[in-house]
Amino acid sequence: MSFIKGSDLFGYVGIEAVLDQIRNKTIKAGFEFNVMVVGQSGLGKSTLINTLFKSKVSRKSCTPNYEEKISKTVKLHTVSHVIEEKGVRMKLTVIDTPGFGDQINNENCWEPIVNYVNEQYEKYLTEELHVNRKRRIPDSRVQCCIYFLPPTGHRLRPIDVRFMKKLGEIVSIVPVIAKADTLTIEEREEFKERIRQDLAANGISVYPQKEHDEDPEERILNNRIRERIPFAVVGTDREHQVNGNKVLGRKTKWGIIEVENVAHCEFANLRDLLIRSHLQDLKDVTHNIHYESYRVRRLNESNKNFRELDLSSWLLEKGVPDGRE
Ligand SMILES: Nc1nc2c(ncn2[C@@H]2O[C@H](COP(=O)(O)OP(=O)(O)OP(=O)(O)O)[C@@H](O)[C@H]2O)c(=O)[nH]1
Ligand SMILES: [Mg+2]
Repeated sequence: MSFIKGSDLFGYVGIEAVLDQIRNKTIKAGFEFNVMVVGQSGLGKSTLINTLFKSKVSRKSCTPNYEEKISKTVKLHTVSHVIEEKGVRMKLTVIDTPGFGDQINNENCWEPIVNYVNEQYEKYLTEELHVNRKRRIPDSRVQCCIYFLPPTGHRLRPIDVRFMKKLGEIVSIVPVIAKADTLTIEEREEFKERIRQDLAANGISVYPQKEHDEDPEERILNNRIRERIPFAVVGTDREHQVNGNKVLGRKTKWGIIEVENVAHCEFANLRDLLIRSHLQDLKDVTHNIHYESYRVRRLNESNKNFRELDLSSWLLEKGVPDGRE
């Protein structure tokens, strides 16, 4: 195959116009982005969802009404906002899950969450397998799972190790240190380092995975993120006056922690990773890696069942008992 550069062409062909075509299509169609929050009860998952919607993500585009008191989440539920910026529409859905850790036996506490993730893959697969497929399949697959770690300052707890191991196999996990305002900056850094060691020692795969880096440029960018993970975040649904400006913040004994100020906590880093720098990659990894493994597993299972069914009916037809009930 020969490679013809622009300078060798006889005239302007206009290949680059495809970029505008892609852009226009995305603008017309809009896109979905689905994020889930998971972790022990009381770590501020529901609060962080509110913070996300009240922060720069949707402040200009809509006026969310989240003044009600946050109560304990008892069942899995979703909150969506259509956010429009410069003509591009994004339907951001955040899936809030009940916290675990209240039961005496937390053995199967991940089941409802793992089931939810798999059910969304199944819905997508069913749509894909229809003879008359929809032009655009509604996408409710979980494209990112924010996993909340308690601000203990020690190491990962066995329950977090087990939970993240299970989840990491089916969805992209972004771990965060919850309620980071309860730790000093030094404590946060030491805790982060220990968590990174524990994640590696336990073979827990968190996003962005090295093996999915597509080129050296992406590797450099992702290495920088891997060095800083897990982000130490603070959530709030309150605004405070700071130097005459209203800011999202939390009152502590040291003063106001400004949630969107990167010198105070890493909420903005998390938001930027999710929305500004890695949104499309999270969607791609979900489709190409996680959904793909689900699809292969499910189709292999159905083929196996189908072959067994086929063999049984053939034996039955021949009047041969197959020895199976
Ligand atoms: N100090 C501090 N407190 C927080 C933070 N985020 C939330 N809280 C408080 O922690 C309590 C629990 O917050 P929720 O958002 O309900 O926690 P949750 O993880 O959704 O809890 P479950 O629904 O039981 O799983 C509330 O009193 C919040 O005000 C934070 O970043 N720092
Ligand atoms: Mg909650």
